[in-house]
Amino acid sequence: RYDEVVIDNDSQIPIVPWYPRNDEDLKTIGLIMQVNEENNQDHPQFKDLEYRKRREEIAKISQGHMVGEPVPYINYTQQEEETWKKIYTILREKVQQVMSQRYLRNLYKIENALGFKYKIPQLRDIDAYLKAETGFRLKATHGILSQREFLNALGHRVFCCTQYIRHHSTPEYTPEPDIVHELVGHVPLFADKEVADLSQEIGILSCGAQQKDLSRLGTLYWFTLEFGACKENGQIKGYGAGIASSIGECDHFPKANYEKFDPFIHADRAYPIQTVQPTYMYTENFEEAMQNLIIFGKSLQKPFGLYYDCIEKELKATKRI
Ligand code: TIH
Ligand code: FE2
Repeated sequence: RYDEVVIDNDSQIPIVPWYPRNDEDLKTIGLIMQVNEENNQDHPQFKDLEYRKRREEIAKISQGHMVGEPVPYINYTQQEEETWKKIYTILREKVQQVMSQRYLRNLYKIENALGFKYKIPQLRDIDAYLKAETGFRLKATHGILSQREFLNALGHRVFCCTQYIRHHSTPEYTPEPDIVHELVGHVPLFADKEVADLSQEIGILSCGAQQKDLSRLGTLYWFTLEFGACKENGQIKGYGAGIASSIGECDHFPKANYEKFDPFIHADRAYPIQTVQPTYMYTENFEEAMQNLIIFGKSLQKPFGLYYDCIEKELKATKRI
């Protein structure tokens, strides 16, 4: 095999970090419960002990889930349902002004199929829906994972997805992913084949990537799948999940700056995570984002190539050309 542990001759240290090769390996993803409070001390949820207790309760349930098993149900409280309904009603209007057709088409389809308007959808149903549409799968998770775990899972068409909902006092913006961000933001895009493929491409590049390349890929993930934009009938529209899931971001998007997406430049660009984005990166059409990324991928140092065998559900290594 081309990816058998490659050792550096001088230091005798493996030069290719471990990565999951199959579904069995994916079981190690998200096992450590790392709740990162650091970023959230100013947030209302940090002081609400009842909310924190509820988050921990849901986190425990989510964390027990393994790829391929049915996602556990969550019995959402009335307050949680109200938060969802309130945000969803507003977002549904807002996204029509800023998001691409690719997103809207899928949102309406899913909305009808899974009743987004009425209650918080269960990840188990979303998982079945996505599997049928694009072969994407969900793994429930307790919160923010390491960049490596999160991106490596994408390489297997697995999206690590939170199940709790944001604090009711901050419906318009949250610095962390929550079920609104995942379902209103990401899910309609994973239901689109080209966006699903782009996500997996970043994921495959992240498998076995050197640490410095990994954080650059994380940044490219941010400027595409979280906050990416694309021209549509001459107008710049969003295809990033972080735009669609945030009332604040939707309002800000039309007034923001735009830059032509160039992975060689933007992989090293800093970005804020606690506020709306100052700049969105766009391409002339969606295919261009994928082409740019493939060219960028070839510049990364990995002693072998990788492709996903979707029948055997396995990443296979090839000789690098
Ligand atoms: N800021 C987004 C929202 O309020 O829905 C959530 C996130 C986007 C990217 C990371 S977290
Ligand atoms: Fe996200």
